[in-house]
Amino acid sequence: MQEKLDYISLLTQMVRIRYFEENLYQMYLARTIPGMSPHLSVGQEAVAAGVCSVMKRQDYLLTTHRGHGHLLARGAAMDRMLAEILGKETGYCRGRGGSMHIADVKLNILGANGIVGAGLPIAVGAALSSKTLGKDAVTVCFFGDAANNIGTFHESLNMASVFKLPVVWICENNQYGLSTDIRSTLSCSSIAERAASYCMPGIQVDGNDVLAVREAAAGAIDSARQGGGPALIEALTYRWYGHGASDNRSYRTKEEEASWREKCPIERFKKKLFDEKVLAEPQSRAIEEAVRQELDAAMTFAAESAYPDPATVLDNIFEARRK
Ligand SMILES: Cc1ncc(C[n+]2csc(CCOP(=O)(O)OP(=O)(O)O)c2C)c(N)n1
Ligand SMILES: [Mg+2]
Repeated sequence: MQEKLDYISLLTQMVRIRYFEENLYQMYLARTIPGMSPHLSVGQEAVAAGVCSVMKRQDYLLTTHRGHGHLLARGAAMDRMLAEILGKETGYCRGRGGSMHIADVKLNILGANGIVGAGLPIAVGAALSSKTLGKDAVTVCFFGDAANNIGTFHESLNMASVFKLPVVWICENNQYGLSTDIRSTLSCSSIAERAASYCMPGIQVDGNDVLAVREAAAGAIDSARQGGGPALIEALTYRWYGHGASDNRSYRTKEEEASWREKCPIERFKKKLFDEKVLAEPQSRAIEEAVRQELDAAMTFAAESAYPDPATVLDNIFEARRK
């Protein structure tokens, strides 16, 4: 029974991420999103859902410019996320952060981050504080394949290993850093292999298989919680859309895109649940309908929310404070 509930919850989280981001894409096309085009993780939902499903309330999360899925799976509310993306006062950061900088300390979400590789040293700090204070909290840090060529990746993995910190590194290898194919920038055959340089386990997993991701994450998170130190998980996946919603994806072939769409993490998981009779069509449709309603309510909330008062524009700006 518990297993069935877990499966339904994993599916629901993936559907929430898919609907939320497909809706953002439509909003982008309708030009109703201010600022840069959003970075969508459609196709990568199993990584977010699988990893976050085995985190505990007290655990910390760091994510990237492509973080909507991680935030939703970690418990962020759709309405406040959408309000943030639209720059509204009711958003998680009072409309100041936008899509790439959503944080909520109450949920232990220490932030998405627009700077590639910037979450890793913050994760080291969070994990070092947990260890020093004797807190039962594991820090989970998501980053992309391109971030593994940034200096902070190497510095952070080394320091986490030296201090045996409770941190789990999740590299979402979606094959590309912007338009650069990761295979052309990797000196070894996998990102997981790099963990050996820092004497921690490196695990490569099918990132479109939500149960495989969950199993790998559960092992690494449990071990970190029990003092076993850090681990690196490389989840192989693919983003269906471009780097940002405006990217025309001219650097990859239609055949490659089609082959990954066939590995849709949601359809794959649904098929398994249908085959094992854990789920039937009406229940699947009910999940989708409930998510649709959640999204509609979030759209209304965000649209009806006010923009921040212009008089508060200098709030939280260090220069303004000093005067
Ligand atoms: C330090 C830094 N360098 C470059 C950029 C520009 N940039 C933004 S996203 C990105 C690619 C990131 O690729 P990856 O880490 O694989 O994540 P993905 O976008 O695939 O999720 C780059 C180069 C940046 N934001 N920060
Ligand atoms: Mg990438």
